[in-house]
Formats: sequence, structure tokens, C-alpha cells
Amino acid sequence: MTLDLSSLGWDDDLAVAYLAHDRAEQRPARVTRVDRGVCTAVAGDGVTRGSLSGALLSATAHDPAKHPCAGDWVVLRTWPDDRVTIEAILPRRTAIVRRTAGKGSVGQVLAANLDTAAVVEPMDPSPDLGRIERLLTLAWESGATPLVILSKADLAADPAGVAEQVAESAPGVEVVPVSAERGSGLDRLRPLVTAGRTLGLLGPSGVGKSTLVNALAGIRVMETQATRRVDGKGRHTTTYRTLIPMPDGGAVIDTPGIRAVGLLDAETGLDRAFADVAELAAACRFNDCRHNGEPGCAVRAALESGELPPRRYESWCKLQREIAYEMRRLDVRLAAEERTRWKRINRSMRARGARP
Ligand SMILES: Nc1nc2c(ncn2[C@@H]2O[C@H](COP(=O)(O)OP(=O)(O)OP(=O)(O)O)[C@@H](O)[C@H]2O)c(=O)[nH]1
Ligand SMILES: [Mg+2]
Ligand SMILES: [Zn+2]
Repeated sequence: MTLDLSSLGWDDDLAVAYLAHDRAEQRPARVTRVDRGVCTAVAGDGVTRGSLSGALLSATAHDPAKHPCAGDWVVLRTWPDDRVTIEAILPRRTAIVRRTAGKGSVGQVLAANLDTAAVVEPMDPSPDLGRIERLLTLAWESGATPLVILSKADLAADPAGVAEQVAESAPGVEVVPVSAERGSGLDRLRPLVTAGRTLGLLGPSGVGKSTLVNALAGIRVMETQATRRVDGKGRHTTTYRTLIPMPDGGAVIDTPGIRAVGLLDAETGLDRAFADVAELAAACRFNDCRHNGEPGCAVRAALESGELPPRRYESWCKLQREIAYEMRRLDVRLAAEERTRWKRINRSMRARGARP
């Protein structure tokens, strides 16, 4: 079997990045899934499984963000005994990075090399605007083009009205109502999964991400939740982040439902997701305005006139606080690492100085 990797996004830039690894026993591949350190990847000659090489494992041991994930382009090496290892990850163009649950400001990559990062929220139950804003911050920060997909449009009385309301919380982002049940709205998504392009789906469990993948593929590639829960809180059906090559080219990355997504240094993403608020804040008289009653505060004025909904302002404040907190924790960690480094240097200098 030979596969055309360009259909999955392989191009001249990646080929240039691969040159440094171009050896007879190596070949490029795109990771479709990672399961306890074992990567499944699509190479030119088919699907292969491989573990991280010792060198890559030790180089990335302290930083989960450097582990391969669905969507990564990697270098595979086949050993004389037919074992396959992942030797390197080619530079990511875009990456969805969230904060891991553990302590410390450590990032984890949910999906790599997306062209479009779609935030999926259902029309029924009503879309959660705060969750959309949080995920859009992550999507903007990833470097991919963000998109909002409002699923289960068939269950809403006025899908266009809901979409319009959501659009107010998503400046500069296209909002697409979709019903996988009826097949409506899919035509607006198809151009995003043509040959070479990758669409990623992010959103809570049970919103219909995998159902959407199947609808786009035209075949049942992903398992979906069998019965719709009345409480809307389905158990997780998809358990692995998975890249699914589409029959006509392109790929979709399906992710398990995410309940809570922590942000890291997503300042740029926040500014893009809240471009309207950022613009207001830039118009305040004092550039260190805290929007707390200072004279000439454009944010307060917009809140009072009703131009800026209080809910959106609160949401912005909350995400901003979270990012600032993570940045401080990151600073503390970096400072501690720097101190340890200097201690080590001093110690070795003293040891050397002691010698005759
Ligand atoms: N009415 C309606 N139901 C839908 C639609 N899309 C999905 N569903 C139903 O929603 C339920 C959840 O769908 P899934 O595709 O499994 O949801 P998911 O987002 O992949 O969930 P996780 O894998 O747990 O993250 C299933 O019972 C689907 O049949 C739709 O467009 N309309
Ligand atoms: Mg799923
Ligand atoms: Zn202000």
C-alpha cells in the first residue's frame, strides 16, 4: 500500500525540515494516536506503530508538551530487527496547548498541526458562552484559524438566532450551525478538510464531535455515544485524541470531551478571542487602567451603555486573572531553575578552583 502523504498535509516546508533526518532507515509519518507512549502513525507505506527512541524519551522527559501527539509529523526509524522507533518530532506549525492538571505551569499538547481549530458546542442544551470563550482563547493561541461549530441544530427552535447570539462572543470567528442528524451545515465544513488540510474538533463530551467526523467521512470511523443522555452529561465515548484521514483527502482530529481546560501563557489568544474588549481597554485614558472607576475608562463606559455585556466582561477578567497567575507560577519555576543552574555552575567552578 502506498499513501500520498501530501493528502495529510506533507509539503515542501516539512520536506526541508526532514532533510536533517533523511537516512535510508528513516521515513516521515504523521501520528494518528498515542497510547501510553506507543504512537500509531501513517507513513508512505501504511500504518505503523512505534515507541519513542531512548534519546527522544530522555530529551522530553521533563516536558510533556514535547511528547508526540495526534497530528504531529515525526521521523520513524526501522531497526534491523524490524522494531520501529520515533526519533524526532518535526517542528509544529500550530498546537493546541492546555495546562496539565498537576502542579506547576506545565503544558500538554492536545492536537498538533491543525489548520482549523473548531470549538464545538451544542445548540441543545444551550451553548455555554464562557466555555466557548475559553476554548477560543486556546484555539487563537494555537496559531490555527478558529471556528465555532454549533452542533445539534435540529434540536433548536431558532438555530440562526442562537448562532447570532454566539457570534457576539466570538469576534472575527465564523460560527457554523450544523446538524449531523440532518446533514445540514456540513457543506460549510467540507472546504476545511480538503487534501492537505486538517480540522481539529474541541469541546465537551456528548456534543457530537465523533458523529460529525463520521458525517464528514461518509462512513462510520468513530464510535459515538449510543443513546443521548437527557442530562446532557454523557460519559466519554472517545477516549483517545485521534487523527482520522478523510477518504477524499485531508484529516480531522477528534478529541475526547474536555471538561475543564486550563490556560497557560495564552495572552495573545485572549487578546484575539476578546478583540472587542481589548480594543476598548486600549482606549482607556490611562494605559494601566484597571477599569475600576478610573476617569476616562472606555471599558466602564461600554458596560454602562450596554455595548459590553457584563457577562463577557467578567469572563475576560476571569481568564485574564488565570493567565496572569500561570505566568507568575511560570516565572517562579524559571527563576528556581535558573538558581539551580547557577548553583551547579558555582559548585563546579569552586571544585575546579580548589584543584592546583
Ligand atoms: N439530535 C442530534 N443528535 C446528535 C447530533 N450529533 C450528535 N448527536 C448525538 O449526540 C450524542 C453524542 O455524540 P458523540 O458524537 O458521541 O459525541 P462526542 O462529542 O464525540 O462525545 P465524546 O466522545 O464523549 O467527547 C450521540 O447520541 C449522537 O447521536 C445532531 O446533529 N443532532
Ligand atoms: Mg467522541
Ligand atoms: Zn479602563
